[in-house]
Amino acid sequence: MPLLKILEFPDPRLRTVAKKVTVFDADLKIQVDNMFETMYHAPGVGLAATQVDYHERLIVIDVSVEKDQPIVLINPVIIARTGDQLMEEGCLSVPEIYAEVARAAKITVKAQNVDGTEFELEATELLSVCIQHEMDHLEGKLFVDYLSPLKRERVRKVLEKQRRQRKAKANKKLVEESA
Ligand code: K1U
Ligand code: ZN
Repeated sequence: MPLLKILEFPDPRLRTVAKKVTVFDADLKIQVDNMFETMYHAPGVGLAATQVDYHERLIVIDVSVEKDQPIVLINPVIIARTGDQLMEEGCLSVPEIYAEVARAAKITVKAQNVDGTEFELEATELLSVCIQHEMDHLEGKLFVDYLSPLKRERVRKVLEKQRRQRKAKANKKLVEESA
């Protein structure tokens, strides 16, 4: 199965608002499988379709240590939220940047599975944070949007530098291989 390319901030495609999934077919199952493979490989604990340039309301998550508790949320809606929690977040679309974000502590989410069957899920701690983070992606929102404009500008510069360094390293490798 192919690994999907993860878009990186400030790619404008990350700002797309995803559309509702209406067709639950074999292609959707393939997309889900490819997203799980991409998330486990990264490695990450969640991945929203938006991050792989697929603009439908689809999320995959696995916050378990053994990586054996995959969760698929299609057309997720938060139907209840209580309390507050502050947790450090990361994002595969904003590599190597971590920041604390305030989120609801406990949520109940209603969603569909790959067959279109509706279910409800209660979540706390990392699972709750991860669901809220991934649902933000479906709205074109990133965790860095919660930072001050100054901090966000700093993040953009750090990522720009990371990109330049990656490019220089790849060019050096090419030169060495062709020598
Ligand atoms: O949306 C994403 O890019 C995935 C993101 C999910 C997330 C993590 C932590 C708080 C909120 C949302 C990640 O998976 S970042 C990578 C990460 O946190 C991680 C990677 C390997 C093991 C454990 C955590
Ligand atoms: Zn993210």
